[in-house]
Amino acid sequence: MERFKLARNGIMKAGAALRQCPLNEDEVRRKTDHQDLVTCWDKNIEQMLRREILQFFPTDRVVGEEYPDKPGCPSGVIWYLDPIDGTTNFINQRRNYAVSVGCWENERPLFGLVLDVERDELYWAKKGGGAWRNGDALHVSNCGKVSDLLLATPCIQYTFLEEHPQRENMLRLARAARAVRSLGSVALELCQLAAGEADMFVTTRSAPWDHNAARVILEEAGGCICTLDGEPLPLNLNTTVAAFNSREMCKLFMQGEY
Ligand code: 2AM
Ligand code: CA
Repeated sequence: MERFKLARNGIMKAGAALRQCPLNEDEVRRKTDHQDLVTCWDKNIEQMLRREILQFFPTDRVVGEEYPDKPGCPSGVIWYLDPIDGTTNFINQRRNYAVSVGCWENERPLFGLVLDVERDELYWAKKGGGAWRNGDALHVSNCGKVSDLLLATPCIQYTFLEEHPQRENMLRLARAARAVRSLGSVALELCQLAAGEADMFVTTRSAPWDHNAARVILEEAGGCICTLDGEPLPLNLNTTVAAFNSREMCKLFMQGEY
């Protein structure tokens, strides 16, 4: 089976399982602290996706949030899996969470899929083929003025309350912008940017499985993405992320003059 088709079948199967799974309190665990939670479903869904991928493509490398990577596989194809992006939303709201599946070959994107599980909306893009939400083509907004800008950020504590080199810049930007929104899912917020429903995205913490599927969708929708310092986004490291509807907005942010 073709990789994209396998990914689409797998992500839809994962979504169907998550929509009807029970979630009891004793299935929620702390990973590091009370703000970093995981459920049995994060693990089950990642295992299911891994099994399906490796059954058809046993030499592909799979990087997921819940299970360690086995580095050094010979193939140049790497999958990035987040079985539940927005785990806190999954636990507390039972909405606003996603399954994220990205596939890259030799550091070049092949495709990305992000399923907004409860809305049953599939964001997807193949390299060079445009960005889509179900059957509708997506494009970033044309917002060019900071005072009209809607800024998305997935974790308000990290972005505005913790010390980091861009904190002052972020605070000035938040005051100058029209509004700040926080959904609590890196993948879904990058897809909002791709769909023109937000104009800029920032986070001080993101992992490869959080953003490597959605970044393909965003770039195919006409957006751009880098670190908060304006460096190219690394593929395999935890990183800060800044994403924009245009190069001009990126330049404005890096200059920090609002
Ligand atoms: P998760 O739900 O898969 O953990 C808001 O919390 C967003 O930031 C979610 O997309 C969440 O992913 C991600 N996130 C939370 N803590 C993180 C961390 N320490 N490093 C990277 N991403 C994180
Ligand atoms: Ca996750």
